Amino acid sequence: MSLLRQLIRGSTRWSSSRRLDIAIPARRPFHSMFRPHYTNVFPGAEIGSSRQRIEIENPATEEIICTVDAASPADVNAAVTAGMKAFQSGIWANKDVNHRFDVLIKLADMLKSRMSEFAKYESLQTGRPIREMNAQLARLPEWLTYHASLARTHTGRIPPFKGKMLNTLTYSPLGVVAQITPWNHPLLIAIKKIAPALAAGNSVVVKPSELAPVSVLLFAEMALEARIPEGVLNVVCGLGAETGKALCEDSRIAKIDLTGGTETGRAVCAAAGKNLIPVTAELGGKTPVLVFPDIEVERAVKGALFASFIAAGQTCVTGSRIIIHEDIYDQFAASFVAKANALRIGDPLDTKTQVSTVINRASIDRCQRFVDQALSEGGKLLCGGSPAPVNGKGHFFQPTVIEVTPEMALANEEVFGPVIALIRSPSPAHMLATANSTPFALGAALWTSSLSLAHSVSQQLDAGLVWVNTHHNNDPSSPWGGWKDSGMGKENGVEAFEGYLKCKSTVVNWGEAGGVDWFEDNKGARYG
Ligand code: TXE
Repeated sequence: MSLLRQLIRGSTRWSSSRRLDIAIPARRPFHSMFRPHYTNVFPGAEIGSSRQRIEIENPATEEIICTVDAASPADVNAAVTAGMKAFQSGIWANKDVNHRFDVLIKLADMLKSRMSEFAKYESLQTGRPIREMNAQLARLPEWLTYHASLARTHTGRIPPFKGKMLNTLTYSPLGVVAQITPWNHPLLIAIKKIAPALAAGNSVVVKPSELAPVSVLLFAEMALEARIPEGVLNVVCGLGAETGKALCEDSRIAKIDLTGGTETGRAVCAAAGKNLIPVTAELGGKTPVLVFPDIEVERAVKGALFASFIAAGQTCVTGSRIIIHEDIYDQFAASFVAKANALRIGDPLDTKTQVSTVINRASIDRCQRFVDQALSEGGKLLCGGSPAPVNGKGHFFQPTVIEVTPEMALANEEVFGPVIALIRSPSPAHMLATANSTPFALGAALWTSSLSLAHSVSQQLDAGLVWVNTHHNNDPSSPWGGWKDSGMGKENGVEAFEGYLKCKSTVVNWGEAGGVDWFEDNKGARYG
């Protein structure tokens, strides 16, 4: 390993991407499917000032697959300027909604036609099984068609207003919006944000994760082919604390939409506070799965397994603490552990692989720290607990199940990996109290055959998203987002679309032909 790479690898940051302060890659990138290097996407990017590059690693092989630009503050400035120029020109913002509809539908069709290619990019840069990426990406065009349809059908309102007044509410795009996206579902989360923003007429600058930006760059290139005008959809890659920070602090940005960790959420909200702009933030979670004793146990086991180990536990709504009523605990735990042990770990591109890697070495270390801490606090290891490299390579970690009690760290803190807590609970009231006992309030799931229990528990759960007898289901029309330390605002649905619009209230006086003279004695008091 070269000295330069050793120095860069020495970084202990959790989100430890390697940035090279040189103009050419340290060594030849490996993967034939990838270009050696990807530039940012905004007008003028190819000749931008960026002389820094980030290496993108394949988590399954630990090979460098390509490099991408690391945008400097000057690049960010140029991308926002491009967004402003496009927005002010009206080339997209003021276009007839029929036109925006047509272009977004075309983009959806183009994405459909390149689906398996995009799925492979996602799998190679994240290490997620191709089986998952094929299933996930197959639905992405729906986000574009849904929001295109909203653009076409969204109407203003005329609320009641006292007197001979006509009050119209009209909506217009915000301007240039910043979108900061993560690595766990690179394209899904980017499109979840890009689709409503573009449909509403905004210009967008996306800062994808430094760990997995390639699919987002390719999507933005494809958007240009679909005739999204230059400057309307821009992508700047780079580290969060540099590129992301510069973007969020730009005073021309009209809104920030972030998916990331809770600490990133606090930093982004502080920047937004300075510029008094709105934020949608989808942050961390510690999703409880409540298993009540009236459910058919095997059904709940299969559901909880899916909740826990999809994406190797790296989703904001991973069912990471399973709270089981003591009447069925032993039966549930035995079956859950047997099934977790039997999950096939391996090459993400093998369609038979069920669980693959976590994102990087730092994530492996984090999983191990949580395991060690849980055991030192008295937790009982039921399966897994160690890294599991394949042929000596790759950031694989065994599907891990640990029995804990509610006060232990593993029952409360987000791991973002395949390390799952089982909690034995004596009563429904205790199950609910345990579920509501963390600072997070994003997702929750419950398994019961009682309709009334399902409704009553759902109402009392501290969570922005509740699933009953299912998990992870997502739809472009269904609002998605949490409360408390899990963030604010919603992705998806009319809520997301309207979150990219500003509302104007216009009040028209259609009576009083001669006008009102407030200062005329005994008459003015008629105002109000
Ligand atoms: O996220 P980061 P990381 C959670 C999860 C995980 C933890 C850390 O708990 O363990 O976050 O993951 C950009 N200004 N989730 O380190 O750092 C960053 O470059 C502006 C939950 O990968 O929050 C990237 O593009 N931007 C989650 C994005 O924020 C900044 C998904 C997310 O990175 C920035 C991912 C700054 N100061 C992680 N700092 C979910 N809700 O699904 C970072 N970024």
